[in-house]
Amino acid sequence: MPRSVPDSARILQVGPLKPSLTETLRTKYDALVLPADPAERAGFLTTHGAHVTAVVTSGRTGVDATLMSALPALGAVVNFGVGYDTTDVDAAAAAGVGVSNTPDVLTDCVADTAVGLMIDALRRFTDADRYLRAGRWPVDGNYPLTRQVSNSRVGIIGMGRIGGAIAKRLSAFGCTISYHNRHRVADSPYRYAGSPVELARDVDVLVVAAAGGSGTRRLIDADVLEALGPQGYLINIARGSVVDEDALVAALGAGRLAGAGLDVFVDEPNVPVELLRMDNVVLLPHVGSGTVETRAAMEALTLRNLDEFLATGQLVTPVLQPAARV
Ligand code: 8YV
Repeated sequence: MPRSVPDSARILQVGPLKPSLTETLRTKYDALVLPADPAERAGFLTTHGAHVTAVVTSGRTGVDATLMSALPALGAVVNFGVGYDTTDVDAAAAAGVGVSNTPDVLTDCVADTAVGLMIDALRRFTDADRYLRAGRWPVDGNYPLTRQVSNSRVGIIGMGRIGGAIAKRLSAFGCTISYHNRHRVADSPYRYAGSPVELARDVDVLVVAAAGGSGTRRLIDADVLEALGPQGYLINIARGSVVDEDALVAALGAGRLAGAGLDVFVDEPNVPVELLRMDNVVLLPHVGSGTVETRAAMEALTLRNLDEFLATGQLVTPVLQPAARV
């Protein structure tokens, strides 16, 4: 549906963003900021909602259908981050609203994080560090033996850009790579498994690199974890929603899984308290793309999308292009 651009077009920041991006939006774009407080928000939207033509947000917050309907002149949701599962893309499509994300620029760092988590979970470096700092080395002797990373069998759920970069790195470690994906990837050198269970039963480590959202919710369920088995490890750098977190906690607690390395959780920043007590689990506070270089590149790409939308009505890295405006 074509949308008309109001004379008083404004940009709206939704949710917290990198401080330098917030500052740029404020000083160079005179952006409004959506209040976090629900009562304040209603009044704000009544006053400003009709003027907002572009939203800048992140995967952490996004724009749901309710907010979208309060922004009748909205043309684009510019998302900082590759994952956009917090934005209602169906509602956006129905309203002619474009959505962009920041692919490619974060692939290397997120893949590095997956490999780092895998090495840490199998070799237990973080736990060994705790052991040393607690003064246990001179008292209890050598740290127990761990599991080898090189030459292990790795299954990757989601063979997109990030899954591919993880596979490339682990191939250099001599790992045997197989994968499950919605569709088999043409010309992929890796073995395809028709389902997550089929993939999990033949690997030592299962790495989750699939996009979040309704299509992948709890894709890694109790059956997949059972197939991975008591010698298996789960690594997740994608979205907490892709894994049945309760089933994961239960499997780890009962020794039905050897360990896990997790950068993402269902209810961030809250992490199930049971996981905090487990030494065979490495827990990171969603830092996959969190380097100076990558976050700067994500910021630049976010602003390129915003500028392109303001100049031409189109997006540079669209998930969905905006409908033409009148
Ligand atoms: C970001 C991410 O930390 O890109 C993503 O999807 O999960 C991370 O790179 C996040 O989007 C920022 O909110």
